[in-house]
Amino acid sequence: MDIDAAREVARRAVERRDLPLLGQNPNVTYRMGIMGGTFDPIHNGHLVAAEQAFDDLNLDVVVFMPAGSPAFKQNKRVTMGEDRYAMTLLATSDNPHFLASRFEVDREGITYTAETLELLSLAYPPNVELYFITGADAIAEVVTWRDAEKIARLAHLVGATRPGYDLAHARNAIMASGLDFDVTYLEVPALAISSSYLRERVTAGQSLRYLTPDAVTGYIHKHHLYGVRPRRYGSTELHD
Ligand code: DND
Repeated sequence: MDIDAAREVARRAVERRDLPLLGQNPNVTYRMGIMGGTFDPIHNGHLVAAEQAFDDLNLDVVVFMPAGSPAFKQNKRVTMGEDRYAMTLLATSDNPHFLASRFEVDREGITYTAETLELLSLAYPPNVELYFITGADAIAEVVTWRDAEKIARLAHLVGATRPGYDLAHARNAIMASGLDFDVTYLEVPALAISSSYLRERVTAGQSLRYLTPDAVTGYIHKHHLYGVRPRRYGSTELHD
């Protein structure tokens, strides 16, 4: 995609409110958080990490961006982008500084983070800084991602860690890469939640209450995702 076409795609996304309107005042620096993820499904760990990044780094907004065709999951079964986007929208809809974006879901082919950041940096003026938020475990992996040097150039990284998590692995990987990553580590209160844990619970007919917003649970049941089984209330099985 050439530069003008890329700008046009992003401009239209802002117009549709699929990306935030930022950067209007040239005398102000704006900080846009980007929480990229497969979100299969989104859960409270993602939401708490993003909220804390918003507070601690003084972000203006956090954009949740479900990956279209995730680069590293080409051999795995991933729920349709449309469903993952819908769950992300439901999970973020009541937070005024969260926004769910179709930006990657609508993009054809494998969605590489470097390309997303490049498109965003073309779309916004230089007074909009990009903060890509990941779990700290993933920070060590970023150096292996496609065009990692571009990621280092275009965005700050935010690594969300559990208290007590040993950052040495992530720090060593970044150092060994020789790339100039700017990483801020955040301690997020222990939330050992993962999407795979949620999927296992759904398949086993167990509750997701307090692990993800109820609207997401509702969506999973309504659309029969993850081998959903009828929920049991007391001894009575309810069928939909
Ligand atoms: P995941 O599949 O790990 O997402 O993908 C994370 C992002 O990395 C996506 O935007 C991918 O496109 C990008 N990526 C990965 C690999 C290669 C490339 C790009 C490339 O371009 O070459 P999940 O849905 O599993 O999780 C989303 C985020 O939330 C991750 O950063 C994960 O570490 C983090 N997370 C938690 N953070 C705090 N507390 C928890 C968490 N569980 C997951 N409990």
